[in-house]
Amino acid sequence: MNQSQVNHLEIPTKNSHNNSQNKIIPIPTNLKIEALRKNLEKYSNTRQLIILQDFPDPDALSGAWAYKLIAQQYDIESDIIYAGTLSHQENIALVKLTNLPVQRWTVETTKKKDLSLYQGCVFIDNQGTTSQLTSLVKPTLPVTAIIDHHSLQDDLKPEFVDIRPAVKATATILTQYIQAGLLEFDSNTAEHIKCATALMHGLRSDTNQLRQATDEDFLAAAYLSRFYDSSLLDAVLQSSRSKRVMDIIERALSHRWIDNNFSISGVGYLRALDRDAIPQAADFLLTEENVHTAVVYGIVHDKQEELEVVIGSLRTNKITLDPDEFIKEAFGMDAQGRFFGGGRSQAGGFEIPIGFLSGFNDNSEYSQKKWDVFNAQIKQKLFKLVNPK
Ligand SMILES: [Mn+2]
Repeated sequence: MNQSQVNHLEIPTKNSHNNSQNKIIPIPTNLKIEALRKNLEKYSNTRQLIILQDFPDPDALSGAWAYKLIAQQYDIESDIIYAGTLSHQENIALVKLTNLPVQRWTVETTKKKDLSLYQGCVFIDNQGTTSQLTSLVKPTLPVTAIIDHHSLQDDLKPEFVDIRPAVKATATILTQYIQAGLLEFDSNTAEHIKCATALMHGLRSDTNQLRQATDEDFLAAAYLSRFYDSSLLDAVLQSSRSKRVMDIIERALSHRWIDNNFSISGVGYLRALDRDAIPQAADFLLTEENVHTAVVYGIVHDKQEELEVVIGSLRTNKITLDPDEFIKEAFGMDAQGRFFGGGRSQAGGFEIPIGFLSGFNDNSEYSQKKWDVFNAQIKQKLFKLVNPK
C-alpha cells in the first residue's frame, strides 16, 4: 500500500456536518500516528500486557487483537488478559472460531504471576476502571498506552493516549491505525483475515449493526470489507440466545416499568455466567414503541466466590441523553470517590457492590428481602432523573 497516500487519509469529523465549508481533517492526525509509532519503537523487544475490562465485548477483544498484531511489528510480545468471564454466547463463538489469543487471569492467578517479565501494560476499550487487574498491575508496570472511546476517566497517566468518545467503536480506531500503515493487512494471511473479521464484528456490535455508525465507522468497515471473511462472521453471529438469556429477557419484560419514555426493569438474581443477559435485555426493551431509553439491572452472584454485585445496563437512542452523565448523576460516587459506572455514546453500565450484605443465601425469604431493598433504592434514584417533577 502506498504509505504517503494512506497517511493523508482524510476522514470527515463529526463537526464537519455543522460546518458549511465541510472542512475535512485527518483522524487520527499524523501527529497521533507518529506518537503511537514512537511509543511502540521505545518498547521494541519487550513484553506487554493488554488489559481488557472484566467482561470483554467483541469491540474490546478485536481491538486488543489488532493492537497485539500492530505491536508485533515492533517486536513487542503481548498477552491479552481479562479477569472476569466471557459471558455472551457470541463472544465465546468469536474467541473460539477466530482463535482469538485471549487469556483469563483472575485476581488470584495474577498475584502469583511474575510481572517483572513484562515492561508495560496497555488498556484497550477501557481505561482501567472496569478491570480488577488494574490495581494489581499499576504499581509494577508503566501504562504505555490507552486506546478507547468511553468518556475520559483520567485515572491512569498513560504515555500514549487516544480516547475519542465521538467514535462509536474502538475497533474503528484500531482499524484507522492499521490503515495508517502501522500494520499491513494481507488478504493471504489467515491471522489477518480472522482479525479483520473480529474487528468487523466489534465495529458492528458497538454501532448496533452499523445503524448508529458514523462516517468514520463506515470508512473503517469499508476498509475491513477487503479482508474479512463474511462466512466466518455469519458463523459467529449465528450463535443463538441460550434459554437462560431468554428467561432473563422475559423477566425484564414482565417487570418493566415505563415512565416518560424510559423503560426500567429489575430482573432479580442471576448467575455470573449469565450477566451478559442484562445488556441484551436492555437492547430488547429499547425496541418497544415510545421507549427511548432502557435500564435493566439485577444482582449477579458468584456461588464459588460468595460475591454479589448489582449490575446494570443502560441503552438509549435519545441523542440528547448522555449515558455517562446520566449514570453518574443517578448513582453518584462510593466512599472512595469513584463513580459506580459510566458510559459512552448510547450505552452505559453500573456496578454497585453489596458489601456486607453480600453472599448467596439459600433462604428465599431473606434473598427476596435483600432484592426488594436494592430494587427500591435503585428505582428511587432513577425515578428522580426520569421524572424530575
Ligand atoms: Mn467499545
